[in-house]
Amino acid sequence: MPDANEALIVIDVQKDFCPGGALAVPGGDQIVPGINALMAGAGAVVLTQDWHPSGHSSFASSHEGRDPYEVIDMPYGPQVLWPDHCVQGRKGARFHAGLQVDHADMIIRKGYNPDIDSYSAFFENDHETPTGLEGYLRTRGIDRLVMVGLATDFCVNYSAVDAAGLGFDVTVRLDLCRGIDLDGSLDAALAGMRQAGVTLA
Ligand code: VGL
Ligand code: ZN
Repeated sequence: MPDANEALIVIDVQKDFCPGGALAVPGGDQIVPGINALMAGAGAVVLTQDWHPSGHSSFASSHEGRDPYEVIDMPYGPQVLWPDHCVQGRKGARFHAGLQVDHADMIIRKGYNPDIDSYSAFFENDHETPTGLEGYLRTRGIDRLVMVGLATDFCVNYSAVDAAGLGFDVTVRLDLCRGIDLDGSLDAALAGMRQAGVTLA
């Protein structure tokens, strides 16, 4: 029996984060069949979609003389600069073609604010501006979350840590996540999630 108090949160399983995409995560497409199987039996399913306007401030191409993967200081803190990815309405922003999106109750988009990135499904990178997902889950009576998707060390990590901080019981299924691993970011993310009380499974 699906559990009505538990939601499966599927983070950013989009073409640009899969092999061949603009910001490909190694093995990003391998997790799709397992996620489909989990969605089929879940009580509630939320998909997140990275959804940037062209010229977004997280793109290296928006900063004269900067290259992808450099880190710059933004008013809200350090920001990794990325290749252009998940641009609103473009092919790369679509979900992976094999993802069974019909299972989703809710699709939440993030990163649409031109001046702030949003790794987390709950808050933009200022750690302040809410996306509305917390209210959606709480009004449905959901207090336990299982998270899967891309990338382990960025959007999954930020979403899991924020959710734990908001008081949700959070499990990250590492077998159904894949990471980018920039300069040890994967180990740092795993330690940070454990520290925040997230269960890593
Ligand atoms: C992500 C970098 C930039 C992610 C999104 O989904 O982890 N990473 N935008
Ligand atoms: Zn992004």
